[in-house]
Amino acid sequence: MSYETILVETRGAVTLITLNRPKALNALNTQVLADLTQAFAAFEADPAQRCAVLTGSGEKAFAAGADIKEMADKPAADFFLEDFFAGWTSDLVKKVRKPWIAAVNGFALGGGCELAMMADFIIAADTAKFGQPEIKLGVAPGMGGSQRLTRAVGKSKAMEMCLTGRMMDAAEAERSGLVTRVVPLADLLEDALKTAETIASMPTMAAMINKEMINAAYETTLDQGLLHERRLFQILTATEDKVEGMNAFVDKRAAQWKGR
Ligand code: CO8
Repeated sequence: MSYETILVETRGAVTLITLNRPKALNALNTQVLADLTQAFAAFEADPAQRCAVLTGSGEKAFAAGADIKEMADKPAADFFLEDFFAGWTSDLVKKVRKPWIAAVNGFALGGGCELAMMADFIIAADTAKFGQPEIKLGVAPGMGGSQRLTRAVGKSKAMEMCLTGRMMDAAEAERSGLVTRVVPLADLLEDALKTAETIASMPTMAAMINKEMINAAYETTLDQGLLHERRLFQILTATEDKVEGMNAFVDKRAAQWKGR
């Protein structure tokens, strides 16, 4: 399968997806959404693929935002009638049950920051810069920035970033809990792929359920979340991999996962 705006390759059980509009700093247009939606659907459907990494081509940007040139002359009614940006959250996030990582290699601004925050976690290059500068264009975040950034870094920082449009560097992003760690740019891809390989080597259903449990923490009360966690844990005890994992521990041998 070939795509217009992204590159997709598989490395063992890991799918690497690269945003590939370097001349536009990987700005996210309608074609990128269509390509990403298709690539993530293919990843999700392939039982041999167990973790994905999303990164940007070039050294400068992960993605410098939604494509301003595509939006500049678009009438307001079209934004509303097309429910512009809805596909980014409904298709990209909700339909992908397998884990995926954003490897942020430079600017992650506006929609680029929002796309990175849709990932299960972010690994940042030391050159990464995060921001929600939409206010400088007379608008506001439209792909989850006001919600996910606030949950990730708290109200004070999210509010300041959205109201001033200032960028956060990688060190501040790590301090604030936006990213799991910062690595030198030259090591970013290797680090992200290695992490993805580790995740891909885990029992598939347990990985999917760990992801589902943690995501539920955003949506539910503590009591409901704890009940949901317990029920999902109990479901995992019915898997062949649970029997294998526990027996392998007792027998002091490596587990042979079946993925079910
Ligand atoms: N969209 C389209 N093209 C872009 C974008 C973008 N977001 N960002 C950069 N580009 C293009 C530039 O136009 C330029 O193209 P060209 O060479 O043809 O002029 C090329 O990429 C290189 O960019 P620069 O020359 O500007 O590179 P610099 O190194 O000077 O600056 C910056 C890098 C600081 C990243 C700068 O490009 C910049 O500020 N970009 C825009 C960042 C931004 O504002 N992002 C938010 C966009 S809006 C959004 O994501 C959500 C909107 C929600 C709206 C809701 C409506 C319903």
